[in-house]
Amino acid sequence: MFDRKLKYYLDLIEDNLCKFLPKSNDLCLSFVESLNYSVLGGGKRIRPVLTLAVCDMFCGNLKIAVNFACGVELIHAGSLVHDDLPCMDNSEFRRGKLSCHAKFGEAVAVLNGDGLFLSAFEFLTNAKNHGASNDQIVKACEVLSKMAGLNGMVLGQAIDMLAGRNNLSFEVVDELSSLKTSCLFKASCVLGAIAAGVNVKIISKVNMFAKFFGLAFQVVDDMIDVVGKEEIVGKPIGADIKNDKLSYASILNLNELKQLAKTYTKKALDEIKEFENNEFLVVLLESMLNRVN
Ligand code: GRG
Repeated sequence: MFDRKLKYYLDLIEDNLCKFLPKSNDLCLSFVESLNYSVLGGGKRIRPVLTLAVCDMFCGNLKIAVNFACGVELIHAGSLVHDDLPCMDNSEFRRGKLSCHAKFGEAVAVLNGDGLFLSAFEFLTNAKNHGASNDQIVKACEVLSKMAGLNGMVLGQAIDMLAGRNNLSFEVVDELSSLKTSCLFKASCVLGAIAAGVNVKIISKVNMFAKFFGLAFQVVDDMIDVVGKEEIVGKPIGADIKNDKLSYASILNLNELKQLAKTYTKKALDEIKEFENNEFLVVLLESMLNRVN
């Protein structure tokens, strides 16, 4: 049941992303190629799956939700392209292949990310052709721009780049992870709830579920950077430590990391336990504890 639903969501996302991306332009072929490379290049799609699953849990309209879901995925894909740039994490590999700038050059990678960030909002407004009200679209744009922007993911990345090891403490890593990772998880889940038209009390529960889901996800991510296998992760292991990054793994040992991931997972589950039809989200959340990439 879980696998069938997951495949259904993944196919829906892939199909919509594929249709949206430009197919060719003789004047800037490598730019168009780079977009298809970085968006269709094998991500787990956890964020857009969350958007669909939350909407589905509340029996909402998946045609609206898939446009919101793909908007979130474009922001995510663009953030990875920019994160890998020489001026940021300077990573040559991503998802088991060359990162975008390593394959297409820096100018293309910068434009790729710029384009994905802006076109994400085109995807959101596209939902008007599938039954979304103006109010739903405005709310979705408001949430996504807040969560991705200057007080959200971008702020998290700025802290990640600039804060330095002398600021290392659990509180700072937790704040950084809330911004850099949980914010986009919040946007993913809340946009699913907006697509389903639920009330603010429910949206606030969904928001907290996403916050803790994102934190658990980041704890496991930091753990994978220490104990993961390069051929499975698709990029060099130990990059956070090598680059002196603020990470949960620079404060906690392996057992403590596992315990923290479980604690955040339990907190996330508590936020959705009262909702009927929550089975898919529960299994998805629990499966993230054991992920290896
Ligand atoms: C949003 C305008 C705008 C700018 C972005 C570069 C940047 C600013 C942010 C980067 C933040 C960042 C790299 C956060 C890490 C989040 C994270 C855990 C990424 C890995 O996500 P997965 O495992 O990736 O879901 P896949 O490859 O599966 O898609």
